[in-house]
Amino acid sequence: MATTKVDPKLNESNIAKKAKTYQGLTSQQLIDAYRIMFTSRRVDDREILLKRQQKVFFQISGAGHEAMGVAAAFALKPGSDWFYPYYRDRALCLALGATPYEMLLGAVGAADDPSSGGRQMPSHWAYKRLNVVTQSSATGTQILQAVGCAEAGRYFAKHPKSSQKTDGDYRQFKDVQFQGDEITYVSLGDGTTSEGEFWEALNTASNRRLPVIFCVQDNEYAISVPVEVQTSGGNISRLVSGFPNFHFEEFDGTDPAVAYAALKRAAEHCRAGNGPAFVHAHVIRPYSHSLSDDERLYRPDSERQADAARDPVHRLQMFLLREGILDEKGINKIEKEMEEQIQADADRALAATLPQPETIYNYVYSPDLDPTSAAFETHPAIAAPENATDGKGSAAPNKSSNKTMADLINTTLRDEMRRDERVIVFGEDVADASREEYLKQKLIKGKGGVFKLTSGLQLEFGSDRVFNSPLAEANIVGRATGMATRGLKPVVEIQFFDYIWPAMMQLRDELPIIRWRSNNAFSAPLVVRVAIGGYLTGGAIYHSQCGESIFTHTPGLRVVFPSNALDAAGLLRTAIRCDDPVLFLEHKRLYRETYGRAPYPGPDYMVPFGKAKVVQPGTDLTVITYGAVVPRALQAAQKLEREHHVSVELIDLRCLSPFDWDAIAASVKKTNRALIAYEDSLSWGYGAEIAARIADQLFHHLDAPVKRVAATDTFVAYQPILENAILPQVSDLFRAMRELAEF
Ligand SMILES: Cc1ncc(C[n+]2csc(CCOP(=O)(O)OP(=O)(O)O)c2C)c(N)n1
Ligand SMILES: [Mg+2]
Repeated sequence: MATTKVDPKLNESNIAKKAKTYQGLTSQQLIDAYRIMFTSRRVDDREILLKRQQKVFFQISGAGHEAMGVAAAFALKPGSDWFYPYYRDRALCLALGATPYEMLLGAVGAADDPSSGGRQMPSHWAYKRLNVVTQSSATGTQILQAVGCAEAGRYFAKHPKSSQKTDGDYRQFKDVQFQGDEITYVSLGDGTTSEGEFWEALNTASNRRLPVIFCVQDNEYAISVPVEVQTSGGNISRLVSGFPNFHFEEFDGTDPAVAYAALKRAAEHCRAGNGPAFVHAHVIRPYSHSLSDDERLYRPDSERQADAARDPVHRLQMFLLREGILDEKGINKIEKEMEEQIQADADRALAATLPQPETIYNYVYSPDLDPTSAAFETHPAIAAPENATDGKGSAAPNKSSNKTMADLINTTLRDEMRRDERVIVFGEDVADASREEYLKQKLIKGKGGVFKLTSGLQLEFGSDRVFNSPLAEANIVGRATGMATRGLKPVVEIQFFDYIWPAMMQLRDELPIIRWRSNNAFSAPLVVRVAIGGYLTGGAIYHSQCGESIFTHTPGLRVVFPSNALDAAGLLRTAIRCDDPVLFLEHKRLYRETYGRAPYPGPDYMVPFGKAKVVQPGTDLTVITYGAVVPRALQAAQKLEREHHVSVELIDLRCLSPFDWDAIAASVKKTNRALIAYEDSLSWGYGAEIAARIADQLFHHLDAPVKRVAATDTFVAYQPILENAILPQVSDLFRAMRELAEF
């Protein structure tokens, strides 16, 4: 494979042999820098040509940013530090060891493109061997992940045993590498500093003194929007200067020696454990935003010419000549070699094998560990009771079933944290007390979650493993994603489903797609626990929402929604041990309900994903439901049996993605009638998909239309009269079942 890395044989005769260094860079390093920067520019040019020839489909260049790339690679430790670059970082990736051929494979979308196997646009770098982590097109999402990456490195350094491979769960498939003094580099453009996640990341890196270099490559434009519109006062360095523990640098990023010296100082600060660094480089963008943009529409020639005068490739060439480091012959030799190399690489890349259509489903989920398999099916250590009834048609507690769902979730977290030192818990209010000394002095009991689900975990496992996050949901999920990419198993909490939306970019565009978009090079298996649902009497709009179908509509995410304590324990354990990201939905109303309590099932009890439970067998109609509607549907079904002798088969899905189609089909084939009942608002909800599948695949088995019972198409109101009218009640379920039976 061709490489742009240091060539020791290079032109010794052309090098003016001086011991002199330039801001710490030797003559040889400057020659290497020129080779890489020139190559970077020429790969861009080649891609642009190929795009015009319609042989590649998208182009975005690193032009103008090349000096920053080589400076960062030279100042940091390739292969041991971690890199979250952005699309302008072509020169960085080349300097770290990626090849032009690999980049051109990305441009054509070849099967062997190491970044994504043809799934992502070119310039979305991912090189596992170089610790260059997969990135998306969403500007700014990489920043919180980089913070999580740095946190993981620190955690493994403090808990080295946790990095060991262990068979039998996700750890078997996750190599952990870390260095005690490692740095995480993350880069972004000036426009991207306007994203909230940027500020969330700075805040946490500052507060935790994390070894992260934030590198803002300021080319003064975000597509057509100039920097003074993005950034109050037009200079991001001024705005961030108050963050504690940071080392700050602001400089001309078109000069590799200046950039190198600044990045070296930044790296020293980070490696010494003093905290993060903020590196603000003024660069240029000579080639428009991308090939889909024409900057002449919004930038006059005068401005573009002023930029061109600072072109880093040209500037370095002039510098090498002026300093006598290379003569014209030396320059020409490098350029000719690289031109020929890129030509040959382009020819090879154009002939490379393309990905086959049948591979599209590869790596949506882990290919190594299947959480729907029998490996995740274990029996409770103590026999679980059947759902008992009080003989009057309502679900009643079994006297021996004394653990609530809240109890068993807490116990499962405790068990798994004892078993697996990679499990860490964070979120809003999840710690017993952030001011640890109060706990140590036994002045307080500790909180452990607004619903007390994480109570006592910090006391047992310490503040390294259980801690409060800032009040920022993207911060929670973004950091957790970075940690999981490195091999930790964060089990994070979103306090209320109603407040999950700030994390939506991370939950939709990042976490579930990391494996697929990197063609299995990276993955981020973690658990997001979320308190969800209504029936709270006073929960109102912002403490009662459902919305699970938004997430079941996201490939790559497992979505679980237990209705009772035993399932919650078994499914949570599967969620923690499996190799996929899991959204674990916990119904607040069920946390301490008498329905569905169970004895502790032991530290290894697991329920596989995608396996429904027949809560009650029946012959006349099938009710498919989950969550807090399960006990309500059971009550309605029992009343229907008593009063009308209708036998209802009640199915609790337990897991919404994947869901148990076989159980639904078997039941509907038997009863020929189907009702889907769910707590979310009716339209576009989870039931729509199930109803469509039944209509599509079981049409000939149906004796009646497929029915749905759900909430009204409103949000949930505060006043209980309104809440009752909005959420599906036992009476609504009873009526719908009776009508369906009578159809
Ligand atoms: C979250 C998000 N919003 C919008 C876009 C579309 N977009 C792609 S690049 C870009 C401008 C980025 O500007 P800047 O951060 O300054 O980086 P530059 O391209 O100038 O290097 C925009 C708006 C996106 N990719 N992601
Ligand atoms: Mg910009």
